[in-house]
Amino acid sequence: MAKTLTQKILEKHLVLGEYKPGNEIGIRIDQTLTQDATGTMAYLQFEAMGLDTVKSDLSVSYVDHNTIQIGFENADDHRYLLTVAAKYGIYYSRAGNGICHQVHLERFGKPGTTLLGSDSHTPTGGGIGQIAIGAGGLDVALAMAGEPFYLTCPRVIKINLTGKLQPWVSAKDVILKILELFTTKGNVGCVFEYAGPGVKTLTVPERATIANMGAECGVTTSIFPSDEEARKFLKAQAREDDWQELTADPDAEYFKVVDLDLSELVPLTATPHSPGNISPVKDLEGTEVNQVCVGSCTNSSFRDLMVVAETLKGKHVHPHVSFVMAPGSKQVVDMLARNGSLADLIESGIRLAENACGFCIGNSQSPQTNAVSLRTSNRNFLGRSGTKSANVYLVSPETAAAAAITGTITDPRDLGVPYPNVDMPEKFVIDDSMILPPSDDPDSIEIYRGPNIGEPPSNNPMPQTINGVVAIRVDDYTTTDHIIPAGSRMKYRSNVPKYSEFLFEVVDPDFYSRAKDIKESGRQNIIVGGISYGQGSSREHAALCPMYMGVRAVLAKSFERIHTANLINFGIVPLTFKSEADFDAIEQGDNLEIPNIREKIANGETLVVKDTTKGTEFEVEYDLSDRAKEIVLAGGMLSLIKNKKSN
Ligand code: MIC
Ligand code: SF4
Repeated sequence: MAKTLTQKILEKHLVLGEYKPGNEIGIRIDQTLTQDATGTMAYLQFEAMGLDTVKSDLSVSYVDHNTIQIGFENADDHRYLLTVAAKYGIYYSRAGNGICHQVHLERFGKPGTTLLGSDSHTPTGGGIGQIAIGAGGLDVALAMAGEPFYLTCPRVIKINLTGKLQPWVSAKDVILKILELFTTKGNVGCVFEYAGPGVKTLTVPERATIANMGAECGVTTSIFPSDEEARKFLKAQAREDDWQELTADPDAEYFKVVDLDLSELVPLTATPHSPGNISPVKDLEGTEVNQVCVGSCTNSSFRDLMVVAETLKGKHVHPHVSFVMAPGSKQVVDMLARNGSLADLIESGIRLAENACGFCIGNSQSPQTNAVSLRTSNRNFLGRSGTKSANVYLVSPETAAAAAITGTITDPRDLGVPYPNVDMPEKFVIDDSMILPPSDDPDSIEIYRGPNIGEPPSNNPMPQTINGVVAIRVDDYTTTDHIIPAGSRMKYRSNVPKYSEFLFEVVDPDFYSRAKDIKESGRQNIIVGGISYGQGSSREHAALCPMYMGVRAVLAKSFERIHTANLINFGIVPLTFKSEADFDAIEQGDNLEIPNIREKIANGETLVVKDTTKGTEFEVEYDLSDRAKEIVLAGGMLSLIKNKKSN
């Protein structure tokens, strides 16, 4: 039978279940990646599993998120990560070497393999024909321990590309168009598989940009074929041996086919405060711009920064614009430095930031009050930039460069200058000296633990009956950035009690004290949410910190994939409303009882929620595999592992 590319790779890695869309399957993971903000907890969990070394073919620990180092916490965490990597057979990419997804694509991504990363933008690897999936840190820790990764066997959507991008239109506009077509909700359990004659017109970094931001649609991953272009890229990275040709069978059947003519696309932007609010740049022309930021794992490749450098060459950044550039990797800066473009950029007046996430995660370069900030990154959720009143627009490097020159939102096609066609280098500068291999003598390595490192908290088994209080009721599209902010708070990632103080800070700063009172009164906390609850980042702290605060259940209209898995992993049950009216009727502060929840989940029976404040009751749904039920009833994965060990 003819197969999609996704099916070919997944079937090769299948260890449990049958390849049938909708089924739960377990796959072998070849490569893992972590970044520091999710990595500390992931490695604490890995350590708790008691293994001598990782079982994956390759595991890399990147330091790219918390590189600000105000206070001792970040630096201590880096040292912890360094020693863990050395001891357990993990490569360690030092702070300064670049953003995990960019570096992984350059130096490690391999067509036909599986990659699991504790970051939602891990699908960037799909640009090189890898099945690359984002997950919570605990799932990545399990993959490092050689356990399968469980997922819903995906429905594969073919995106059939034809034509060729016009000058000043680039890969970012392609994915923004796809976001317009698919939106940020309703794509859970799908994979975007790119095919068609348009594919060969896109370079690997452009494909990576498109695959990267599929995360914003909520798909499990996105994948491009591994073709001649992929071979050229790997050859230029001196890794031609990692190449193999991979495509779908010509008559493969898809869940859906969507045609996209690249030549018809125009410059697009995602307007505040969602990557799904798409508008043509032209419609916003003339809006004054205060800040322009180029970088992030979406648009920080050599190609992207060269387009900006060439567009700005000989010009100056507009006097009212602060223009920040954060290159994706040391390799990218090295290339720009050697070909002279870095000097041009500096002459133009850019503010050169570290090769790291930086502005994208809001730990630096927060814009001014009410600012208009144009960014090449992938998320513009309220408050993510660090300035709640700021309006962040997501754009291509081309549109960013145009605004940096004119000081207003400008369709780059209106700049009236020739489009800088950037050729891919035949050879990238290769220097892996910032990637430290694991130790030859692991026994000699002592793990460093600074005062910020705590024990990963675990949960108690699910009680017979939940007697809880609605500690918060949030709207549709509540993201993990709303649940637990990153930015300047992120340095407490390895200190769960402290980090929990910032839960729901952007939406309701009183949440913590309210939830604390409820917990101390011996009742459980319950969260009520709307559509697509838990969009965005993979941070398991959006489940771990609520668990620490005594949250036992989240009732929502719908959930996103990674967050659902995280809730289950930490013993919080995700329940779905059957009707909009039930959601509307619930208020913050309502007492909710879910009688016999243990038994009912174990037996697959209908769950009834009693609102004892209102004197009403309603049914809720749950979609838990037998494995997920076992985890949730045990009080989470760590409790389950402990139980299994002690039996
Ligand atoms: C993000 O872009 O939101 C992050 C920070 O990279 C997260 C991971 C995290 O919260 O540490 C992600 O995308 O998964
Ligand atoms: Fe880093 Fe931003 Fe990419 Fe997240 S989205 S990995 S914060 S660059």
